[in-house]
Amino acid sequence: MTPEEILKGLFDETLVGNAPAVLELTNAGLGMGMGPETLLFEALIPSLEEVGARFERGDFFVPEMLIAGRAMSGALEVLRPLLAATGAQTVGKFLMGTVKGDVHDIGKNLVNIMLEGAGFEVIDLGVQVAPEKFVAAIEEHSPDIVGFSAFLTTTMPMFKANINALEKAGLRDKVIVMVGGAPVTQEYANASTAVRRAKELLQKRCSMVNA
Ligand code: B12
Repeated sequence: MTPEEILKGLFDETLVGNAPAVLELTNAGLGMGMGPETLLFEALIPSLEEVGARFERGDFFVPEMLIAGRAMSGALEVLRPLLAATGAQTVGKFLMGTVKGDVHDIGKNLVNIMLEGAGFEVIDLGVQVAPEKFVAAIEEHSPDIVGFSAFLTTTMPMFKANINALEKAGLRDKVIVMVGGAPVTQEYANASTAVRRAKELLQKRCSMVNA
C-alpha cells in the first residue's frame, strides 16, 4: 500500500465507521513510517468534517456520526502515545472539560493529548461538566489554565455561564480561560494552535506576576 492509499483508506473507512479497518490502516501507516500528525490531519479529521457536512445535508444521521466518531476514537488511542511522547517536563496544569449539555469529546481528547505532549499536566473532567463542577475542580486542583470545549451553537452560551460561575466564586482572576470546539472561530479551533496559545498565555501571566 502507498501512503496515499493509506490516507484515502483511512478517510473512507472513518466515513463509514469501520473501526477495525481504521485501526488496521492506522497501524499499517505507522508501520510504513507515516507520522501520526499526517494520519490525523490529512485523513481522520477531514473525514469527520465530511461526516459533519453529510449530517448537515441530511445524508447522514446521528448513528452514522456516532460510529464514525467511535472509529476515530479507536485510532486516537493508537496515536495517543506517539503524539504525547515528547518527554517534555511539566510547563503548567490544564483543567479541561466539555460543557454542560454537550457530549462531544473527540476534539477535547485530541487537545488533551497534544497538551500532554507539550508538557502540560492535564486534568480531564469529561463531558457534560456543569459550572459548579468546574468551580469545585479549580478549587481542588488550582490549575493555571481551564479549557471549556463546546461543539454546539446551543451549548456555546455555557462558556459565559462558566465564566460567570468562576467570577461568582472569586476564581476568575486565578486562572486563564481558553475555549474551543467545532463552532468556535478557526483561530482557536485547532489542537496545535491550542497548545501554542496555552503556552503564550501562561508566559504572559508569569511575566505579569513576576513584574
Ligand atoms: C462525531 C460527532 C458527534 C458524536 C460525538 C461523539 C464523541 N464522542 O465526541 C455524536 C453522535 C454523539 C454527536 C451528537 C450530536 N451532534 Co455532533 N458531530 C460530530 C462530528 C461529526 C465530529 C466532531 C469531531 O469529533 N470532530 C473532530 C475533532 C478532532 O475536531 P473538533 O471537534 O473541531 O476539535 C478541534 C477543535 O475544535 C479544538 N478544540 C476542541 N475542544 C477544545 C477546547 C479548547 C479549550 C481548545 C483551546 C480547543 C479545542 O481542537 C480540536 C482538535 O483540532 C461534528 C461535525 C464537525 N464538523 O465537527 C458533529 C457536530 C458537532 N454535531 C452536531 C450536532 C447537531 C449534534 C447533535 C445535536 C445531533 C442530534 N440531533 O442529536 C448531537 C448533540 C449531542 C450532545 N448533546 O452533545 C453539529 C453541531 C451544529 C451546531 N453548530 O450546533 C455538528 C457540527 C454537525 C453538523 N455539521 O451539523 N455528534
